[in-house]
Amino acid sequence: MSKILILGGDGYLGWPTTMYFSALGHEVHTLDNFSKRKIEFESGITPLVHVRTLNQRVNIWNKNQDNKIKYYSCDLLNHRLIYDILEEVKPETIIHYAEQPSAPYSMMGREACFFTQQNNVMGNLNLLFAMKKNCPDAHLVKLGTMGEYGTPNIDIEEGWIEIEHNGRKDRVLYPKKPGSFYHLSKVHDSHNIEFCCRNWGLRSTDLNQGFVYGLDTKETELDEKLNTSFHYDHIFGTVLNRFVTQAALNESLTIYGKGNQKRGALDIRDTLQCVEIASNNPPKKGEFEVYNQYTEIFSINEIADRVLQAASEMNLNISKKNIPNPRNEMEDHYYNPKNENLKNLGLKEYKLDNEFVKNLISKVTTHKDEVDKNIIYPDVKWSK
Ligand code: USQ
Repeated sequence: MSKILILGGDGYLGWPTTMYFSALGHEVHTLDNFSKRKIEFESGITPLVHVRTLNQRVNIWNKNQDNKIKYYSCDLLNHRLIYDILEEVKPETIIHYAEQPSAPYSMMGREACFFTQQNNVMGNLNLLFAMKKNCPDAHLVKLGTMGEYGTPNIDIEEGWIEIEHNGRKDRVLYPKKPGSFYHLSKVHDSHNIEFCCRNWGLRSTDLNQGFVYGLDTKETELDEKLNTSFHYDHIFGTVLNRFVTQAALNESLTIYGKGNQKRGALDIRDTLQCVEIASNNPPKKGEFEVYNQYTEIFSINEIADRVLQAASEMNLNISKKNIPNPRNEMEDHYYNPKNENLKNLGLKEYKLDNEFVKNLISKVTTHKDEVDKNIIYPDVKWSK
């Protein structure tokens, strides 16, 4: 069993990951700066179901465990604190989710853009310096995003590409064309991490993840007090979770633009599996590995059709509604990203099936009186 430090343990994915690794028997330490909660508070956003504080959830989890989770309140921008934590814990693996995760938030204006890039890029740099000093052999498992690549008119490789130019060949980082200041922040992170692997001999796996859907994992289902944050709002809600909530409310599904834009997606339970696989397969010192972390590709119309199908079987009479796209993104494009690395290492993926969608609609329906309809319609425009 190993020592694992999870950064961003209060988040949608960070909290289920924290419990998952604890259940596997690892020594788990987790930290967060609670900046997402602050943005939620300032923007009047609440998740669907009340989410207890991180210390409350850790205490509830620890009550029934011999293997206790340890948590810290820590901002990665506080370099002294992260240096100290790495010196004290000496983790073998660091799983890094501690970033502002919303593309729309990052496009709200100068301050939100600066916050996103400072929090994400500088926080990640502090971590890299702290690793160099206090745990240079640790494996950094970093959550990146498929949105780093954008939608190029060529196949998307897993992080690296062989190119031939004027008769000479080289292997270089895959060229990126991200679609928001948030996605850009992850591009900067990838470059900084690769540089530190090459220069200082650190090791890292960058997981370029698609959008995640779902509400429950094996551990959150143990006790509703252990649930994670399910967002349906236009800032933090990912598209399938939003559509399911709209269906539960009997509202039409908000398709941005034509809805032909394609994205990679995965079940929240597969996020945990992928992160575990990555943790179990550290690269050699000095190496920067990249895995594309999604299980299926859908156009937005296809996702909406899945939700419509499930909803009609539940006698919900809803429809799709194309609304002007608030984002600047291609709506008709080639999309062929590779995702062989995690499959070759044993990923057994969940597929998005009708039963799953019906189940999710039912769960959301039990909380539908708590939904705030004012935070669903998008009001952040890329062009503003
Ligand atoms: N979309 C709609 N209607 C909606 C919401 C979204 O048509 O009501 C469309 C968007 O235009 C976009 C697609 O759905 O084309 C995905 O949007 P999203 O909000 O689900 O995902 P995104 O903003 O890209 O960000 C989310 C997470 C982010 C993660 C990323 C992975 O918030 O943290 O990095 O998914 S990826 O999508 O691969 O970039």
